[in-house]
Amino acid sequence: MNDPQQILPCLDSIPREVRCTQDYEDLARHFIPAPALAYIAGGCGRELTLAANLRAFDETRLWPRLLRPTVDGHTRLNLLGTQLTHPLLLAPVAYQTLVHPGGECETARGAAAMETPLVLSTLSGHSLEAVAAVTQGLRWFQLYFQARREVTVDLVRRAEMAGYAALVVTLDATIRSPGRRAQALGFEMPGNVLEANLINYPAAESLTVGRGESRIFQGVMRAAPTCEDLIWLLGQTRLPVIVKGVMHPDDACRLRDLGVAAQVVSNHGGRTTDGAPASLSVLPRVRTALGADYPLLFDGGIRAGADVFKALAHGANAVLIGRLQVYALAIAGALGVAHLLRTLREELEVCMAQTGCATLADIGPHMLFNSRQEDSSC
Ligand code: LAC
Repeated sequence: MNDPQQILPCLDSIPREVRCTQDYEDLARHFIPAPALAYIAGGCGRELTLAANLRAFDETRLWPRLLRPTVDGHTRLNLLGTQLTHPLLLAPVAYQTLVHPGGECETARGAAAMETPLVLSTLSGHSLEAVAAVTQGLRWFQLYFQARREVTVDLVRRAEMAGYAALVVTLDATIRSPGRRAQALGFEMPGNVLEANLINYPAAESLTVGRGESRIFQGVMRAAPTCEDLIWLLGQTRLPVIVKGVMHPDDACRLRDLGVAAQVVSNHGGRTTDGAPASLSVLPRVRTALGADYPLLFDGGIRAGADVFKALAHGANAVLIGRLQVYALAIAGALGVAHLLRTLREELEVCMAQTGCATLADIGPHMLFNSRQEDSSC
């Protein structure tokens, strides 16, 4: 694996270079052509938020403890009434056939092998029905509001029919600025990478703005979901509705009060608002605003089991894995995804053991070292 120009085919075993989850990111350049990798890895703008997400984890320190028994330890939790074996979910990453022809079907197999809920993107390369057909595993459907309500509700009905157990509504991505890294390398989405869930609907009207109107306010934002749209959606389905893209405690409280069942603190992996804080940095404030019992998920910058631990210590009940999932898929298909999840879980278990946490409930802010905090007296 020395020549970065030569793209290797997907493996049917785990390469010996993969010793920890971060290695999937480091190896991805051998398996994904540079322009596509720039699209996946990149953030928007100057990538300040992309960098902040990673830095926030690097600057957070675990606080090891001694003599705390963990032989009965486990990573189980109950999330929205469902028993999970670990607090890891696969984030709704779009266009996975860009890196593997099996795309989301392959990812779903890997997720099922590790009892991991899969959140399937509206923009998946395989249809939600095709993905449902390959796995009995727990699946949620990520919903982007469509320009026409009849299309949105049809997607909801299809997800219900196909056994998706929750809807994850992403609200932070109306404006998607192209990443400069990908643009610089001339990335364009290949024609064979389909939006399989949407191909049978009539195309949305193309954007037109009048003279003197703003391309943003009167253009792109005309299609932005409104509070009324969300209230309408909540009245259309019995599935729990989860909102993804929450960064402000006031929004979190408003969404909870509207009847949203759970939320994902996320800045879309630094892909939508450059200059936003790290999602890890806002997580404690959102947790405080929502109270201890409200189901709260997190994504943004997780590259290791220690990062999962840190997100849980900051108040998340579970985390979503985005880019690492795509790298593992490209490197070793379903096997890679399953291996990634197993390794992440084990890395999390190591952190739990070293900090004396036998269960997820034991993980809290007191497991992190804050140099400004007073030492407790003995
Ligand atoms: C992105 C959208 C497709 O992050 O979710 O590129």
